[in-house]
Amino acid sequence: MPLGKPGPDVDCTAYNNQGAAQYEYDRWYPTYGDIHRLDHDGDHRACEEYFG
Ligand SMILES: [Ca+2]
Repeated sequence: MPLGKPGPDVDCTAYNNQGAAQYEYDRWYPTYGDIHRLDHDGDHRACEEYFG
């Protein structure tokens, strides 16, 4: 599945590390918000719970 486009929902499990998830989050957040729901607690850090 290609990452990086709004559309199909992507979970934290799709990313290799927190930085990759953060990159996607930061890329889309200004326009679309947290489209993949990577930041459940709203602190603007994507998947930090998942990657510990
Ligand atoms: Ca978070």
